[in-house]
Amino acid sequence: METKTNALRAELAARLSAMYADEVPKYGHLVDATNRINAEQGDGHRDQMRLGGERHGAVRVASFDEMSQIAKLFRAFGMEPVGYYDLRTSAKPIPVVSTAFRPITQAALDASPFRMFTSVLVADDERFFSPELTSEIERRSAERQLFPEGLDQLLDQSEAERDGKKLLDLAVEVFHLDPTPFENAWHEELDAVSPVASDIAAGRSTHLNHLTPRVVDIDALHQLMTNEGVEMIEHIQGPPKWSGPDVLLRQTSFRALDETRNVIDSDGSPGERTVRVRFGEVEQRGIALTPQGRAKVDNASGDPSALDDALAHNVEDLARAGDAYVRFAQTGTSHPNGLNEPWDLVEAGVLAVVPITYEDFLPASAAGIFASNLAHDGAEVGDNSVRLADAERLREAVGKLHDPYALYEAEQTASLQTT
Ligand code: OOG
Ligand code: NI
Repeated sequence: METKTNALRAELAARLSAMYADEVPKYGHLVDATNRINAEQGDGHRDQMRLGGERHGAVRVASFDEMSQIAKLFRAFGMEPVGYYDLRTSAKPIPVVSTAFRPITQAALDASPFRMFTSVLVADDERFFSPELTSEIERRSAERQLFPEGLDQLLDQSEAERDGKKLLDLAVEVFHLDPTPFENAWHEELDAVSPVASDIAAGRSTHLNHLTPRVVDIDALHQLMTNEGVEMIEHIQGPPKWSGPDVLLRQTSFRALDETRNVIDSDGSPGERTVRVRFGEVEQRGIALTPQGRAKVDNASGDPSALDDALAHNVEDLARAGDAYVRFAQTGTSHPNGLNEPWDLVEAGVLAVVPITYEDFLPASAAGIFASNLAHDGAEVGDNSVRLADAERLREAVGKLHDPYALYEAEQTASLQTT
C-alpha cells in the first residue's frame, strides 16, 4: 500500500507541476533554470536522486473546516501535518496559521518528498477583521465547496478499493484556478485588510499559490534568473551563505506576476481586475538542526560571520556538538570490543555519519516569502503577539500535528538501532 501511495504522491507532484507551468508560464522558466544548475552542480549531492522530482507547493484555505478537508485529501497521498507556523507574529503580520503536509518516513521521503505548505485564514482574529467582516467571511466560506463532485466519497473508501486515477484527476482539480468571476467590491473590502485575505476568501475555492523545485545552489539560481531578465524578490530567505555545510532551508522566488481575473461589479456588470498573488519559488535544503542548533542560527540574525563563530563547519562536528541531526551508518570496519558510545564508534571508524535533510519550513522565511510577493502590505496591525489557541484549533482540524524535532530525533535514534 505504501508503494502505491508513494507513486500517487509522485504523480500528484508531476501533475501539479505541469498544471502550474501552464497557469503561470514563468514557473516553467524557473524549473528549467533549476534543472540547468542541478545538472551542472548536482553530481554527488547526497540527495541527488531526489533533486529532479522535489517540489513543495503552497495553498491557502478560508476556514478550519476547509483545513480538515485538505488534511483528509493529503492523507490519501501519504502526507501528514507536520509543524505549526504562526505567520501573524512576523514584522509584517499575515492573518494565517499554517502547517505542512508531508511524508514522514525516510522511505516515503526518498520515494517522493512532495509536500504542501498549507495556511488557513484566521477570519476571527480581531486584530485584522471587524466582527462584520468575520461573519461575512465565515458565512461565505461555509457555502464554499473545495472538493469537486465525488472526491469526498472517494476519500471515504479504503485505499485498496480507491481508483487512483480518479483520485489524481479530482485532486488536481482542487488546486486548479477557478475562473468563476468574484465580486469586485467584496475582493476590495478584503484586500484593504490584507491581499492574502482577498486571495483566500474572495473566490469560491482554493488554488495553488506557488510550487517550488529544489536547487543545489540557490545563489547561482537567483543570479541566473536575474541575468535572464526575471525579477526576483530582493533577498534570499533563511540562513545566509556561510562557510559551513548547507543548514535548514534557503528560499527565493520570482516576484508574483500580474494576473487578470474576471470580476462582477456592484451593478452586476462583468469586469476585470489585476491581482498579484502567484509566483514560483525555489529552495535549497541542508541538514536538519536541533533546537539548540536552530537557536544559534536564529541568534546569528543573518550575519554569516556570526554563524561561522557559532556553528562547527562540518557535519560530524555539528552533530557531535548536539546542533544537527544525523543518521549513523556502518562503514564495514569491524567493531572493537568495549566500545559502545556512538561517537567512540565514529572515532574508531566503525560508524559514519550521514546528514538528515531538513524537511520543514521556517516561519520567518515563510512570512518573508508571503510579504515579498504582495501587491501591498495591507492594513497596519499593531499587536503581533502569539495566540496559542489557534495552534489547538489547527491541531483539532487536522487530527494530529507532528513535531518536526521529534521526527528527526526518532530518525537519528532508529539509525543507531540498525547499526
Ligand atoms: C506560503 C508561503 C510560505 C514557504 O516556502 O515558506 C512558503 C504562501 O505563500 O501561501 O511556502
Ligand atoms: Ni514555499
